[in-house]
Amino acid sequence: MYNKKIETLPIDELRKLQSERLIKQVNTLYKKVPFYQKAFQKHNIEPADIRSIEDIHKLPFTYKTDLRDQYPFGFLTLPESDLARIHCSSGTTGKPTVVAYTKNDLDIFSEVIARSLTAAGAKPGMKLHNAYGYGLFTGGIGMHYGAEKMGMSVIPISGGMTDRQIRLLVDFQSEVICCTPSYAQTIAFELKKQGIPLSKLNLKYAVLGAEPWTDAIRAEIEEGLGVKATNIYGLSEIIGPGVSQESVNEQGKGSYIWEDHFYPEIVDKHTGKPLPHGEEGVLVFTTLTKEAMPLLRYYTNDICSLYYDDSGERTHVKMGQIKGRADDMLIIRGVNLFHTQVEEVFKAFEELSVNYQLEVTRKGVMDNVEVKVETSEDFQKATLLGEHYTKEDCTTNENLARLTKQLERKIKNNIGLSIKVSLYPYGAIPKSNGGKLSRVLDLRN
Ligand code: ADP
Ligand code: K
Repeated sequence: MYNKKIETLPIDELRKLQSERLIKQVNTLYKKVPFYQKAFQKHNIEPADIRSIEDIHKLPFTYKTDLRDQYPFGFLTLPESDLARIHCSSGTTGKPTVVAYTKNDLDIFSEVIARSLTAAGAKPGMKLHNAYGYGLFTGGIGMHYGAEKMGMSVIPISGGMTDRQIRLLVDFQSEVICCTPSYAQTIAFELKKQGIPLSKLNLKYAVLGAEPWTDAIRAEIEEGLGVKATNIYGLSEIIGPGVSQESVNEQGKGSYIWEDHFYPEIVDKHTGKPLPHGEEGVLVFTTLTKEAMPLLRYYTNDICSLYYDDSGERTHVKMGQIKGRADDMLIIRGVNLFHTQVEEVFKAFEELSVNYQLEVTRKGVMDNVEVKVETSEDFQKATLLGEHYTKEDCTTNENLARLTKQLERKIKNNIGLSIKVSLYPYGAIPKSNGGKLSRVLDLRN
């Protein structure tokens, strides 16, 4: 264990620590963040009403839309000049969700990653092949500094260019890899295709997250890469990856939530009422130690259950696999996507109508997104396309071909994902759903 004292702290001591931290957090937020001051007043509560962690359910939820409304820095408890780093996650529309850290927050981020990597089997002196995306997302850089803190050396390769990934895995003999489960499948698939035997690699552990996966995928990756694979879970709003981690000695038995920093609850999707351990509902987190941007009862929309595992090596609560989402967020190759982000891009184009539909499929291990969008009647008239045009016209007609390219480029630039655009004449996208156009067709499962 990286921090045995904390990771095995008896529950009553954990509760005491959580209570102290929550009370302090609530008082700071009431004083420093107008959003929370108003929310407390609206719910008729005062900081003094929170006397222990048991009172947490009295507090209001915080939603992703609240972060959007306070964009970019409305949730800060301190001046921007006190920040040490700023990351982003996908917002529900054109604006990203901003998350900010002080130096101390970054230390905590590294601490929980160090605990997580250690629980996954990694040891000081090992090499971490870090194929999480570097950049604005929390995954790459977050794992990086946590691994350095625990004494690993890091290969900051980031995602993509699979041939190069394989070459460096062979040449550097890294023991640990971290990436999304689907990218681990891609690497395993390539190894097999190129006929590279596992004896050429030195991988022992894979730390996988950022998207849902199953035990069947685990089995495939363990065989294909010769590793023991464990789950890492997290979200930018709470800190990034490392909110919870599965132990390599307790595979399939849930992921430990580092609850001295992140206090979890499960609530009913319809009523918002807290649910007992073992029951499935929406996961909600309160950050207990964050300085720059602490959040109270952040509604993740992730569906899962919580439980204590008396046979586990650690005392912290565990979460089961994520069973789905309570909202319509899609996760494409580890990247969050809301259909409203695509809608936001379309809004700027007079050539388009308001009708569009995202279709998600999986070919092999790769997620693919195609968006169908109807052109406007005015555009069809102005370009003499008339009421109908065919799929072939989309490549042969200059106006349609140019528009398609423009849209694909704009989506890539604004959202960061490659999405294929298909144009349809006004009214031509097939409707299901009693004549209503579903915005998203997820055909992956
Ligand atoms: P990250 O880069 O760590 O995935 P984001 O904030 O971009 O952080 O995305 C967070 C969301 O990704 C979570 O709310 C959840 O829906 C999904 N996610 C992250 N890790 C996992 C995991 N291990 N299993 C299932 N879903 C996950
Ligand atoms: K994600």
